[in-house]
Amino acid sequence: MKEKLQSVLIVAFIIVVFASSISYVFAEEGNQQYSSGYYQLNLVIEKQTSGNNTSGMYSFYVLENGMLQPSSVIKVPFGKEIKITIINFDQGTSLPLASSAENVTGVVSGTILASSSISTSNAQALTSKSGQSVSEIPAREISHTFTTDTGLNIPIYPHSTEVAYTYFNTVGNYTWGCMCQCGIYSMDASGSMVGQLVVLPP
Ligand SMILES: [Cu+2]
Repeated sequence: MKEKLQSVLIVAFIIVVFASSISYVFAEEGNQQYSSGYYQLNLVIEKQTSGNNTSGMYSFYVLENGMLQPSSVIKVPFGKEIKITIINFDQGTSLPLASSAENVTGVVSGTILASSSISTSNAQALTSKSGQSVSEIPAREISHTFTTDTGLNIPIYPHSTEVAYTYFNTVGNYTWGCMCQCGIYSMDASGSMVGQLVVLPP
């Protein structure tokens, strides 16, 4: 019992250290969401470490002002170029529910940039030279997807950084979700692998 408690404490300590190093790395992002001509949407796939569910399932978070925020409602502006950065800490793969999840759709130029290096600075600097240009990912190499019912589909490699550019050209309330069989709880849990997408009027 004592050993078990000890290992729980060690795991908790590692999580705290890990989480604080993440927020340190991300702290530089600050309030730059409108500064570069495009709107920056930073998504992080990370294990839940607080709140109601601490079972260790991976969830999407929105990185804002250096903090991981819930992804239950993701707000984006209408008609503006949006740079989506996805940082996926999950090393595992999970099969998509449909083969359409393999294809990159709804992004500028039809491709995303992907890298196995995980960091926000890498995500910001990711170019066609430092990253791989991707238009599809085979089902067995997909970890999660970021998919919306507005036609956007971004398959995500395990333990990767990806960058995509897109536009949302209709104001309204939509749904985003991961199209993978990545967990019976997370798949249906708002703020984990599914949520609302709100396209805000100009
Ligand atoms: Cu998923």
